[in-house]
Amino acid sequence: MVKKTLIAASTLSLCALTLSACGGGDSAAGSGGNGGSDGTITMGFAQVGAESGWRTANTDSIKQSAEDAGVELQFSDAQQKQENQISAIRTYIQQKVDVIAFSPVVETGWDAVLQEAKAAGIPVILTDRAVDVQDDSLYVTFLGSDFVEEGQKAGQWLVDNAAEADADGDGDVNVVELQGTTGAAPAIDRKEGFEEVIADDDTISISQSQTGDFTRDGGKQVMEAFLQNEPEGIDVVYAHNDDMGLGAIEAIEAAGLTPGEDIKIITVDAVKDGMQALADGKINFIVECNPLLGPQLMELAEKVVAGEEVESRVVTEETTFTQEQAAEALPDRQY
Ligand code: GYE
Repeated sequence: MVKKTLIAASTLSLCALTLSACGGGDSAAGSGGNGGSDGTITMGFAQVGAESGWRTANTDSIKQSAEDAGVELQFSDAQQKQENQISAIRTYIQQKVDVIAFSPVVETGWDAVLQEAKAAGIPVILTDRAVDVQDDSLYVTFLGSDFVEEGQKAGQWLVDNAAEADADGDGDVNVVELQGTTGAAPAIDRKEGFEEVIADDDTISISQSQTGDFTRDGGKQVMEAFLQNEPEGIDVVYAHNDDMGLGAIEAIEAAGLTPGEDIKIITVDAVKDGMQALADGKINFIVECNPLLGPQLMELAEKVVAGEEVESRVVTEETTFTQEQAAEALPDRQY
């Protein structure tokens, strides 16, 4: 236990060190709300980690937009651990930043730390992922995608292409699911939306479903196990993000099968590597999830710190991509 705490503490101080490098400019931390004396806003941002291409693009967008908006950013990477995010948020409270933003690694377990932020008078903006708390006044707004809708879009493509997806032609579409991080909003919601839509088609069913923690390695390892359990029968992989889908491709190829043909693959995100695999025919359909949340986040932060009203939910606009559409979109893709 003691050891664990020490590790967490040292991770955090490391983050804090990296942080100051991201800030730039004179520190406005400690101004106690409403921006620094020169009007500079200090934001503490507690990021999930660097688990995927999506996350890297999201981090870049937040750092770049903070710089563009003249917001002083304190940034920390929690390495996908809730305890690290909670410590980071507590540090931001101590520093009396003007606004805290974070992308919660899981949905539950935030009540206490968010109450501390509220008691300190620091507004909180949820970015990308939602929390499950009793009291909605613990955060001002939630900026991010509708993950249930993303799951529904993935399911709809499968329903529309069920006959083609039944590669072995046995009349049953056998799906395996690579879930995101257990307890994370996008994992819960993408599963729910997908299941809801495929329930309309009796030929489609999910035979195996496990978390790959949103990483390429996780996706590969879980897919290897899925293939061992069912060497012949898998028709479709539904991966909650591109990275796990790309890991699954490696496992499928290593098993001597052709991804995109012998086994159809549906993923979410539409980051460059995923779009390339889609254009190359190894993935069959991608539901877009936009990571470029930085500009909207800075706009919301400025309004919130100025005491202006903001919408309690800001949903990101997104599309979907087939193989042909991916080939067309790739040259102009920003992430
Ligand atoms: O889809 C995945 C990342 O929360 C929307 O997290 C985000 C998800 C994204 O690891 O690639």
